[in-house]
This record gives sequence, C-alpha cells and structure tokens, in this order.
Amino acid sequence: MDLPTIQNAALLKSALEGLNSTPKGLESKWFYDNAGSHLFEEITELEEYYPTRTELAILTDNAALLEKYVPAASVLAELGSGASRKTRVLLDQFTQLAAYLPTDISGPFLNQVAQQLRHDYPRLTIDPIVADFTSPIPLPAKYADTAKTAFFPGSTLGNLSRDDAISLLSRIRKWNNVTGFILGVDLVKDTQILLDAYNDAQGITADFNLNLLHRMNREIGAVFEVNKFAHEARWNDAASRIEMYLVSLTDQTVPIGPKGIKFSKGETIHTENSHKYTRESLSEMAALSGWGVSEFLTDADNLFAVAVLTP
Ligand code: AVJ
Repeated sequence: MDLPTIQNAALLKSALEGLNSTPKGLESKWFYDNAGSHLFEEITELEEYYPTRTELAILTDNAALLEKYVPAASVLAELGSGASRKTRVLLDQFTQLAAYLPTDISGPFLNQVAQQLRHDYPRLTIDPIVADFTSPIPLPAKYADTAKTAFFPGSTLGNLSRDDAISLLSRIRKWNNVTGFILGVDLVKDTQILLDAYNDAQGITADFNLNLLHRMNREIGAVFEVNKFAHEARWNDAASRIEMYLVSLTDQTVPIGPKGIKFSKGETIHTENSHKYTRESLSEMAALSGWGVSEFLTDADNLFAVAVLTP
C-alpha cells in the first residue's frame, strides 16, 4: 500500500468515520477524483439526465438578461466548476469581466480545464483555485475590492443539507463586494423522471457511484470487491431529495483501516443526497441567508431553474 498523501489521509479519515457509523455513509465530495469527474461528465450527456442540458438552455436563452447583473471589470467565481462547460455561455456574453475564477476539488482536472479556457479566451484572466465549496473559498487577496458574481450551477447546492446550504449561501453573501449570485437548482417534479435521471439505462450513474469503492481501493488501501455492491437511487419525499446508496449484495467484511468493515447482505452505504427545490423553498433559504431572489428563470417544462440572488 502506498503511503497516504495529505489528500488521501483526509479520505481515509472520512471513510472510516462514515463506514463505522450506523447507518453507513460516505461524503459525496469523494465522487470527484479524476475518474469520477470524467464519469460525471458522461452522466451530463445522458438522455435521462435532464439537468445539464436544461440549465444550459436556460443560461443560453437568458445570457443577455444575466449580463445586466454583472458589473464592468468584475470577477466571476464559480463553485465546483468541473469542466466549466456551462460557464462558456456566460464567458461568451460577459465580455466586461476582469477574470474568471473556477474552483474545484479536483486539482488535475481543474488545471486541465483552465489551460483549455486560457486558449479559448485569450483576453480573459483565468485564475483557478483548488477548493472544496463546503469550506470557505480562499479568494486571492488581489480581488478583495473587486465586484464579484458567484456562479454555482448544476444544482450542486442540492448535495448539501438544508443547514449546510444556508451556511454556504450566507458565506457567499459575506464576500467583500459580492454583487450577485447566479444559482442553478433542480426542481421538484414527477418522481419517475427523477428516479430515471439517477438510474440510467447504460449504468453510468452506477459506475459513478461504484467509483467510490474503486477510489478507496486505489487511494487508501481498501479491498472492496466492487462486484459485491450495487447502485441504488431512491426518492425521499419528506426530505424532497434523491438519495443514492451502494447496497452490499452479500454478508462480507471489507479490509480497510485497522479492523475491516462488516456489511450484512442488503446493508447500504448512503453516498449522496440531491435535494430538489421549489421557488418557495429556495426563496426561503435565500432570505434566511440575506439574499433576495431577483430572477427565477425556468424552462418550459419547469424541470430546472436558474435563480439570480442579489444582496
Ligand atoms: C453534481 C450534485 C448536481 O445531484 O444531480 C449526478 C451529481 N449524482 N448523478 C446531482 C449526480 C448522480 C449531481 N450534482
């Protein structure tokens, strides 16, 4: 087994904590190693996974309106930027920007994307920041006095509990000179549409979920037999969220950490929550965080929304 690096020491700690809890769980931020980031990009192209293309269409249709909320010589800071594919719609429109600050937890993926953006937007400063949006984002001091727009698309907010979502909204509200927040949120809708989006026919979402086990094998010396676990997605109506699990297909003990972890057949590891919102539920969370909802832009089928929050 390789010596743990600082990064996988954090994974080891989080994994042992989560897998020794009852019920078992893993933090969903661990999905996004290099393999997981690429699998997520594949998910965004699936027929069943409507959020990405729907949000992209909303952003495209409303780019000129969104531009009105973005001051001249300001910066656009994105949380969890991934491939920054949707951001290109904004970068094409927001020619007044001084800089784009993509932030992502996956350093190698982020730097790859930043290089490509520098090539495609030669007149724009691209300042990538390796950061985990569940903690305060370390914005470079040189931007302290610059007007800032936060961009958090993809309904990634939905991964957070209500309390953590309100904390995140509040932290961004306290950024020096923040002038707006463009926030993508997935909406409550027909349950079958939601279940299909998280359990696609090609099994890419299953691979994405199971990659957590491969990752623990690669990075912290765990020995999961990945074919002895299965992907499952459920709708939790009371909490208004999709929940993803890895289900143990047999009684088993998995070598990991000092003792190994026991699973009984049918036991689950809760790996993700993906909250779905209404205009009302989002407005309430925004108000509790010191924001007003200036725009709530949706598609014709009300699948997804892009909100513009202002101080
Ligand atoms: C990146 C959190 C928005 O919740 O839809 C996709 C992640 N998980 N399929 C989501 C995800 C399973 C995604 N977010």
